[in-house]
Amino acid sequence: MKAVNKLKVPVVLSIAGSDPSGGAGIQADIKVFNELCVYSMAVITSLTSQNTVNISSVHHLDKKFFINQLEACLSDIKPDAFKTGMISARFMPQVIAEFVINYRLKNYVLDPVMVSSSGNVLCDKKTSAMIIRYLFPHALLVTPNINEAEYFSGIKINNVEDVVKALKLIKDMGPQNVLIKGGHFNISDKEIIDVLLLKNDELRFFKHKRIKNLKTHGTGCTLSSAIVAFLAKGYGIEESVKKGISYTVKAIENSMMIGHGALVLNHFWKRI
Ligand code: PXL
Repeated sequence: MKAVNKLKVPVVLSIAGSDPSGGAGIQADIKVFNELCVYSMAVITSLTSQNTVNISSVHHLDKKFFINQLEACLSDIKPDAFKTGMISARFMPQVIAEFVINYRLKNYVLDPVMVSSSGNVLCDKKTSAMIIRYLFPHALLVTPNINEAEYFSGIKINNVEDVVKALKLIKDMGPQNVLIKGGHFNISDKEIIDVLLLKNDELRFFKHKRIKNLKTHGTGCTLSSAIVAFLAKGYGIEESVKKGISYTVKAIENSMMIGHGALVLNHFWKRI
């Protein structure tokens, strides 16, 4: 029987690391995709051993196996949108870029995962240089937090004007749109501001309430996945970012103490 996607369910792909404790990485991505009703594929870059307290080890998949996973998925199923999360082996950016070109993949959200919330380095400098070189030019959107934005732009960010400068510097590195997430940034104790620089150089500011003293795990993964899901459903970049932020803010507001470390986001807040 010929497979027919009668419901026209959007299809997405996440290329990211595994967090076996389920709060971040590809496990978080899949939870978001399910909640937002898109069919998801998951290609793993690295396996981590971690929980809500810390990361104890990381194992990268080898090149041949990594390529096999991408080939298996993409030779069969074309995603409407996709993301990359943790990429910590140096060969991976170039491999992913070749698949993006060969399979004409569109709607790419690049979450430049560099340091985990527990402080572990998930991507060294040489690998992040490869990400900039091979992947930034293909990205529809790059979503750095403040630390990552400082690293990519080379400037120190102290205020919203600096955020805007960093956005422009990062956009000049190739991506069409850039979103700097303000969660780690103390503009105000009451508010968080995320700033989006669009392809046409217009800015959009998304303000939301800061929830005090909350150490959460998996926020960046959740946001980039939500944006991917909305892009796959056909929303434009601005609307996808707006909807992605509001889904994530609700997941943070409803976050849960499941383990002994950071809180994990409640991805199913819509249903309880
Ligand atoms: O939240 C960043 C992140 C992404 N991917 C994996 C992670 C983490 C943080 O811990 O473990 C696999």
